[in-house]
Amino acid sequence: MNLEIWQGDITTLKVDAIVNAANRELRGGGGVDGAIHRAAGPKLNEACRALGSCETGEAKITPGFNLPAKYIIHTVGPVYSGSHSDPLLLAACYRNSLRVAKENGLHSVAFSAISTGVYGYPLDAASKVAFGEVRKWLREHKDYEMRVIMVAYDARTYALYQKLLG
Ligand code: AR6
Repeated sequence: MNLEIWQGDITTLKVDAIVNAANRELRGGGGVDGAIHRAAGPKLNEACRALGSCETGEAKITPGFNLPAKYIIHTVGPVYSGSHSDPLLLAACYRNSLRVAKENGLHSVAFSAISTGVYGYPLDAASKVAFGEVRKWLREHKDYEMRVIMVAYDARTYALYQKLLG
């Protein structure tokens, strides 16, 4: 299967799209969102303003501007609350990001670990949802060439991803 893991800063990856863990206002912020906005440059903020907002679980695309990646797919993960909707919304982030990537003819997508920072989703549970949904999507779209890279920023996340990759 076309699923890989990688440890490091997602803003350095030369892929068709990197997936940002954004907020609903698409205003930029801390964490990976802040790193992406800094690396992409001020034009990203303008492009996000033009898009308006983004619902939790949805995904929207902008150019990558100064990034090595051609595009940025902005998705909004759930703020972890322990409710049954958390995994459904998180899964929707991965599914909708891949849908947007395919609609734009993209063939390589790198995901940050959505919701696992500021939004407080326990890493273990979030990673299972992430790998499950990505694998399901790849199975359902076997006829489409898509390379998915799950990006772990720290060693703990990477170790977990290694286990999930098997
Ligand atoms: N490259 C890859 N992964 C990173 C990087 C990086 N440069 N920096 C952090 N991470 P978070 P969320 C990892 O908090 O929980 C923002 O303020 C980090 O280790 O960025 O979805 C937004 O504007 C963590 O595992 O996203 C929203 O308001 C993962 O990225 C809010 O935070 C996600 O952590 C979204 O919170």
